Amino acid sequence: MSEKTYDVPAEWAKRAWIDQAKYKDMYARSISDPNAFWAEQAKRIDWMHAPTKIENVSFAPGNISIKWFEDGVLNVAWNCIDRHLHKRANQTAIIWEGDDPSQSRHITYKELHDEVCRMANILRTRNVKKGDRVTIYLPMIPEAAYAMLACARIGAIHSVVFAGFSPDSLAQRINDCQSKVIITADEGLRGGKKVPLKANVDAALAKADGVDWVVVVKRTGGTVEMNPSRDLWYHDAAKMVTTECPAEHMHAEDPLFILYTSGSTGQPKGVLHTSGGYLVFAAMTHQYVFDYHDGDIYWCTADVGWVTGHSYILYGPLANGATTLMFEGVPNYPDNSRFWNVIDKHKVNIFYTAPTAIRALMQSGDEPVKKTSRASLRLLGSVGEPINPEAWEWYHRVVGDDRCPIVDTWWQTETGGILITPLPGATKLKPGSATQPFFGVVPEIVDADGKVLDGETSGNLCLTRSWPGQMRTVYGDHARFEQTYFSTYKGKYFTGDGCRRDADGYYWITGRVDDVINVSGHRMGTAEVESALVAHEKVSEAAVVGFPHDIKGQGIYAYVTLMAGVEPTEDLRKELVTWVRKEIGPIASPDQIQFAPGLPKTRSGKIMRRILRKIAEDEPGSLGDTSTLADPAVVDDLVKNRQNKK
Ligand code: 6R9
Repeated sequence: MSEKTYDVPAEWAKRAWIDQAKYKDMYARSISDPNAFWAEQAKRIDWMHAPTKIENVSFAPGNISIKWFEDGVLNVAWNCIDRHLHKRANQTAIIWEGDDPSQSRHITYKELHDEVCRMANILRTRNVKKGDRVTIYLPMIPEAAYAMLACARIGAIHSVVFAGFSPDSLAQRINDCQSKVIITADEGLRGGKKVPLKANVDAALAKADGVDWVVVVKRTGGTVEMNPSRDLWYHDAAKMVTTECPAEHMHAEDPLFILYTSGSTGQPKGVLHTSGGYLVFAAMTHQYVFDYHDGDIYWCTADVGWVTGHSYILYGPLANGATTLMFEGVPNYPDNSRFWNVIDKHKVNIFYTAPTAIRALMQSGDEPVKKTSRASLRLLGSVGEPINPEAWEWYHRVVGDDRCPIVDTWWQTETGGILITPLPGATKLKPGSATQPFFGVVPEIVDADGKVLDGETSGNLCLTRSWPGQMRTVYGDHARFEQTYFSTYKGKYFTGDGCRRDADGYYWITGRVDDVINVSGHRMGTAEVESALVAHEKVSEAAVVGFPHDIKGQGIYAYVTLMAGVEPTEDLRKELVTWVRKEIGPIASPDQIQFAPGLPKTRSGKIMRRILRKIAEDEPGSLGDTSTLADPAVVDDLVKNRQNKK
């Protein structure tokens, strides 16, 4: 752990929304009188009926219920667009930067209004109503923003599925929330390569029922099949509708979106977020964590298929009337200077990315960064996984020219917004630490038995209080919501993360303590990869664990037992990697596959993952007690045949 600290630069303490004294004062008030604190914060958005009831939350076993601002009435899209029009009609809302560096566009708030209304009217004319689910499977093009905001405008619940997911994964998500409509594109474009989105939707719909309409945006102009009774071109439909569409009156607790995320067991969960609390929290964290001021150009490099794209490309920034940059491409196309060239081209002031991107770019040295100016940059951010101090220092020194503070923001799909983070005008930085809790957030570190640990310590990270951006339920399965997050430690929310608190009260997230692995900042349930592997006809059993990976943070290590009589060959290894990519998507590709005649199991048949993790980490010396195994000899074979030895 790095012991270096970085003080708040004097000019930051002066100009930032929050300095140290203000952080202390506001944090204390957020804890001592949450109702007054959040009633005040609710005023940052416009309500059709202002809330009078603020927090109504129970974390009690058997009665998990989370409500914020419950008698308030609002429309999220109206807050992100219409309320800005009198002042910002001609201000750029979205800067779109294409995969091809010669393509970019500026979309003003007025244009955003018109396009969102068009999309909303297309949905309305297809009979989409308040509460209906719409699946969005789009690349990073402006229409993704229009589609999400159009749903919000008419009260439909969007479920964005990352465009890298396979037809099977898409079908599963369409089925789970019973979407009536899919919005997609002919093809996506990333790093010069085409992604067959419409063809994927066609394949998914062979396995999903109940979809009446597929709206297809033309992105590349590639050939696609159109089913005339189901599919319509967006550009044709858009000609038939007007640019006016009234915003639905929504209750604060009406659902805004579902976003599927991986957990330690079973299929991905539909994380449900609602309208009022989510928007207040996304807007507030965007303003304070990134110290957003009018006129700033802000860029978050995430994809709208992940929660970071929802809260910090779209909802938070637009609620604040910001200019937000949306990037279709990848960090290394056409070359490794792409991020920095985009920053110079659009004079980006605030840049928010993931440690995996930083580590990958760091590998090609300082030159691709240093040959760009980056003079516009003021603040850097990190999200998605722990950032190792070496990558932090490089980001600070080389990208930020020792001038820009870094906000290392810890949060989750479930939390809706940032919970543990520095505030750039208030918090001394320590490379690798997410530092301090945001307003209203009370972290607690507990041991395996749930005993609360005080002072300098490490253990499992829980949160004892609710905050307005918290997820409300698992879509269609409230029992699973309670089971997953509130049953390990009664009366508190369990994050699934391990955490250390140092002598200064700083928090250091150490990574997942459950069977979730974090590959390039993407959450992957080991159970999902295992079930994809065992679906292959030659596989009898599979166990998947994470292992340290220089760029991805964690890689996927799969132990595979083959059916009797099947030869373990190199070709089969490749076939299994391709199989998993096809079943789930490229982000789930195993980095290592080890053929294992047997897996270490207890006498009751439970796979001992602890042992498999140690072998994958190449630490056979610390396997611990193997005497409870049904057949301890399998371990020797596994150690001997480990892939990718140090
Ligand atoms: C926003 C997002 C959540 C998991 C989370 C944790 C890891 C995210 C982090 C971090 C250390 C940070 N994580 N930010 N770990 N430091 N700054 O990433 O949501 O995709 O749901 O992942 O990511 O393990 O539990 P999500």
